[in-house]
Amino acid sequence: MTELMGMRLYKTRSGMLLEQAGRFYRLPTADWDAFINTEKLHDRLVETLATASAIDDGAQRLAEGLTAPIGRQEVWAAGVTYYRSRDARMEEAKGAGAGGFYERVYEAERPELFFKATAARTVGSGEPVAIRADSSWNVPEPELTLFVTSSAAVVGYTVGNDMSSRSIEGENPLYLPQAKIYDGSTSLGPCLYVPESPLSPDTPITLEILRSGETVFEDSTRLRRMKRTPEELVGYLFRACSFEHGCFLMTGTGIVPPDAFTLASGDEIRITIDPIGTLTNRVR
Ligand code: DO4
Ligand code: MG
Repeated sequence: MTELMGMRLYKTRSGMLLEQAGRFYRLPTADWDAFINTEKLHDRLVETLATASAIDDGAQRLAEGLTAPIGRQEVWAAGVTYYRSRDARMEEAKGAGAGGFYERVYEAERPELFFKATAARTVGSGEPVAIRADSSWNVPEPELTLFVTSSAAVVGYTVGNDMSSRSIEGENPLYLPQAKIYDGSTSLGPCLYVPESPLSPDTPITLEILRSGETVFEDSTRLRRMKRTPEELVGYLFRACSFEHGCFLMTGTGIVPPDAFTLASGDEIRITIDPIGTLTNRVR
């Protein structure tokens, strides 16, 4: 067993695929939820690799059948974990007299955690995300997303897009669930990345938005700019909630486009977190 690096686990319509060092392997088991919900997920993948044989059509299988790496898990999200998010939301909520709440939650011991999506409201890479018909100001939020087992261990990562209505959120903070939770509001993928040790704080997160093939917005940040640690966020989430199949936890955005920007139908959103990969979605 020579594997010491991270491995990429893909959920496809015809089963699971494992990618390691550019080669693809089919995994015999069909039960995604049972397979990933273990503190020993990395070891399980290494053992699987030892007996698996590589396949030639892995890239084609992905192109044809990739789905979001989620089964029966809930998706939760953390907010205002980066200074940029604090700033943008203070400005956006000023008119409602609510800017101070964001400043307070950024400094507070207890983080902002909110329910984001069920699997049914979540799409994978290559599938369309949505903006609400009753929202006039919409943005993607590129977020490192943790996969946390039922025993509260972070064993994998994926790329997340916390699609958000800034007009609804800015009108009144009590409208947050409507700004955040709707059909097609969440994207996860392309894979579940399973490393042997946690991601480096230097890991970059990049957001690019293309309109008619031209880049209209691009920015990047690094994990080290996040004010909270994954363990801290997971600790609060599991204080009073249990998750039979584990859960996904988005860790907040550190990138916010300028206030004049809003998404339009047809825009392509690309979020890259190396070494996980690129999550690509078009706005429907
Ligand atoms: O408080 C509103 C949501 C914040 C959020 O989603 C983020 O900072 O990523
Ligand atoms: Mg967010």
